[in-house]
Amino acid sequence: MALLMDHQFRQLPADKQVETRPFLEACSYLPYFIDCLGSTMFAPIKAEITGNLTAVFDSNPGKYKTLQQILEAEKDQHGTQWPKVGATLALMWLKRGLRFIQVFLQSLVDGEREEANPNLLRLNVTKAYEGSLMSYHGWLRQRLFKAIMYAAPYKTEFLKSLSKGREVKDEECLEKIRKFLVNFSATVDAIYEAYSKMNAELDYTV
Ligand code: 03F
Repeated sequence: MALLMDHQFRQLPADKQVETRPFLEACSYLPYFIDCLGSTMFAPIKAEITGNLTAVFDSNPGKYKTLQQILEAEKDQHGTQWPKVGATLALMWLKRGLRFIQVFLQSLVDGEREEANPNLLRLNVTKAYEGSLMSYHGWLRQRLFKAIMYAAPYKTEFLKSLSKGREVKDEECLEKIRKFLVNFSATVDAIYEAYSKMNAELDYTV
């Protein structure tokens, strides 16, 4: 579990600008946590997150200090093609994946669960999906999601693997997740705010 806290997202400054480099650095550890879900079923999701990141990196030659600056620069640069272009588009999707993780972890630490099956993650995963990606997915991906969901590990297994197999009490692990969520959620919210402020959100489905 040391790992989750070692790769914290940064605390946001008062103006809520998200610095590009530390943001991408923190994101680059997320695929590792996806490995904690245990199944190769999750490999495409990992690729999706990493691919997104690479796209952001590649279209960002290092001169854009914050994510908000990338949006503004690309808006000027691309005219009517924007926002369905470049890093703006990659980040639009990445933030949905991040929101998935945010809602999932929040639901977990809030103790939301199926009373009849308290050790299943399905309820938390479904809530996360509905709150982030579902409305942007056509039936094919929605069905893919369902298939993936059934490969989700049990809650105790998931928490244990976040702790790298050490015997850590669930409550201790949840406390770490709570701490992780402070800066993580603030960051994800700030990115959503930027998209909404700049009118950069699109609602097409894939
Ligand atoms: C669009 C789209 N991207 C892509 O087409 C879809 C790919 C496959 C989607 C799979 C559906 C299922 C996802 C649900 C996850 C279930 C997890 C279950 C857990 C138990 C975009 O792609 C490109 O990204 C963009 O660059 C391109 O230009 O139109 C654009 C063009 O298309 C997506 O739908 C994004 C999918 C991201 C999913 C990430 C979810 C995170 C998963 C797991 C997190 C688990 C929590 C781990 C704990 C973390 C501890 C810190």
